[in-house]
This record gives sequence, structure tokens and C-alpha cells, in this order.
Amino acid sequence: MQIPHDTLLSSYRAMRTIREFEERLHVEFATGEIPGFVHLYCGEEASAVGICAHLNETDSIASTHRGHGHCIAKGVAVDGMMAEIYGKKSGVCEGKGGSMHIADLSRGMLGANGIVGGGPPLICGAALSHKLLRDNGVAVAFYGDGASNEGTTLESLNLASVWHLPAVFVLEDNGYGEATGASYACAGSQKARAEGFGMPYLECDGSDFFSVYETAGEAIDHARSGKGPVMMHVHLARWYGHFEGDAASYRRSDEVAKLRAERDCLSSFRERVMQISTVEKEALDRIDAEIRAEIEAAVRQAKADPVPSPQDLIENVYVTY
Ligand SMILES: Cc1ncc(C[n+]2csc(CCOP(=O)(O)OP(=O)(O)O)c2C)c(N)n1
Ligand SMILES: [Mg+2]
Repeated sequence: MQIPHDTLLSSYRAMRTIREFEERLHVEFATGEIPGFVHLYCGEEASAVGICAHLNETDSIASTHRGHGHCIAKGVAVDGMMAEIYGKKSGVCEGKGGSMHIADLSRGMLGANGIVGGGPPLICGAALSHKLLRDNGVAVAFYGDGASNEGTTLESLNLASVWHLPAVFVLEDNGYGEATGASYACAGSQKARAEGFGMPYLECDGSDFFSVYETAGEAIDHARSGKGPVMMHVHLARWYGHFEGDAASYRRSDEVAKLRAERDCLSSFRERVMQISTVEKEALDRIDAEIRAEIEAAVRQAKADPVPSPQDLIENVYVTY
């Protein structure tokens, strides 16, 4: 598959931004300054980016509790996200949401979600509106292996099929729902589940941007061209604990070191892209430096920005129709 030069660079930039954002949050969370829970997406970057690279601003996505990567890949401003995670008034949700409820409707980002299995029903609604408005849009739900067993997810697969919606169900299978292995908790096969609801099933290696990009192209084309919903099963791995502070004693001690050495989507992207295109190492290094500076500035600003006032608590909570 030929990938345009600009897409390669913007995809690398997005993956590097997510990595730097998450690695920095890991350090900052340990200082105790960040309120609430934080679930890191480190290691899974190629999934969000390889999929969102096919979407435009008016397409919709719904995310999960592990949502920073999806937000960045869909174009939500990094400084506004950082401020949101710090609970500041300058955050994208004015500090009311925090890490698990970052949303930016202007980017088609319907929200991270503290409710496991909360995204799939949301995208049925979004996909139905794309269909009725005939705006050629698609709606994508990211959900985990744990969420794949929720009633809301299974009902959404059914509804999307019954209504023949332009919906893509992206199962991000990192092998664990908190401390429980997917091999223990998920009965049958995901392929059989998709086929049981009458939709095509595609799968890819989530540590390989090119595998995700190609598979997502097929999945999104399918939905956009009016052929109905599709399930895309992405095999990937998270590098940190379930949440920041998780001792992860359910994992083998060498598991993550092996993942970092052998399944790093950024390293494999750098190697591959220099073989198949005219992208040069210097261009990638320049992006790395720019992102480091951008994240540094976002953290500084987020720390310095004011917290919301008590009055802000009741502003912008409800929409009047
Ligand atoms: C409805 C609901 N049930 C349980 C929880 C508690 N919980 C938070 S994350 C999580 C595991 C989710 O696993 P998975 O869907 O595989 O996503 P991952 O954390 O691996 O990205 C659970 C059970 C919740 N937030 N919402
Ligand atoms: Mg999981």
C-alpha cells in the first residue's frame, strides 16, 4: 500500500506525541500533583494513529478510560488535554472531566469514557446521525478486550448491524482487563462474535503502524461506502500497569522489557519508513525534538494555569436546545 509522504510524517508525529505525552505523565503522576486516575496508552500508539489517519474532522470517535492516544490521534490540542488532566480551567473541558472524560466535539471526539463498554452505544448514535444526514461520515468506537464482554458492546454490535450503520468497532485487545487475562475472560472467538452479528471481521498487529493503517483503510472504506458495520481486532500491548500505581504483579517481570525491545511501534516505523520512502532520519529526529519541547511547554503551562472557581462548577454543564 502506498502511503503519502505527508501522512507518514503526520502519523509519526502523532505517535511520538502520544508516547512523549504518556511517558511524561508517568513521571508527573508520581509527584502526586495530578488528581484522579490516569491510564496510559504507551505501547498502543499505532492503533489510534493508524486508524485516525483515515478519518476526517467530521467523522466521530468514542474512546475509553485509556483515551489520551485516541484524543491526540483525532487532533485534540495537547496543551488543552494536559491542562484538563491537571484539572485546570484552561483544559479542553475546563477541568471538569480530567483524564477519563476528555472530549472535544469540534474534532469529532465524543469523549474518553470511565464506563467500560460506554463507547460502542455512543457510536451507534453518531453513525445513525451520519447516515441520516448523508454526510458520508463514519463513527468509530475503540473498546478493550474487557469491554468486549459488556452487554452494551454486544447490544451495539447487534444494533449497528440491524440499522446497517457506518460504524467501525475497533477492539483494542491488550490481553488484560485490569488484572484478568483475556484468554480467561473472553469466551469463544471475537471473529465468531462479529460473524454472529453479520459483520466482517478484520485483524491486525497493533504494534505495526503499517498493519493497522492498511487494515483500517479496508474497515473504514467498508463502512463509508454504505456496506454496514465492521469489527477490527487489533492485537497490542500496554507497557504500564492498568492505571498509574498498579504494581502489575500479575505480569511476568520480563514481559514489558521484552515488549519495549521487540514490539515498539515507533522503532519499527522508523526502520521501515526509511526503507520504503524518502523520509530521512533527520526529519524524524527533528519531529522528536519538537514534540519534546511541545510536551515540556504543555506541562509547564498546565501547572501554572489557575484551577476553576466554585462558580465554574455549574457553568457549561447542560446544553440548552
Ligand atoms: C461498567 C464498568 N465496569 C467496570 C469498570 C472498572 N474497570 C475500569 S477499566 C476496567 C478494565 C477494562 O479492560 P479493557 O476493556 O480490556 O481495557 P484496557 O484497560 O485493557 O485498555 C474495568 C473492569 C468500569 N469502569 N466500568
Ligand atoms: Mg484490555
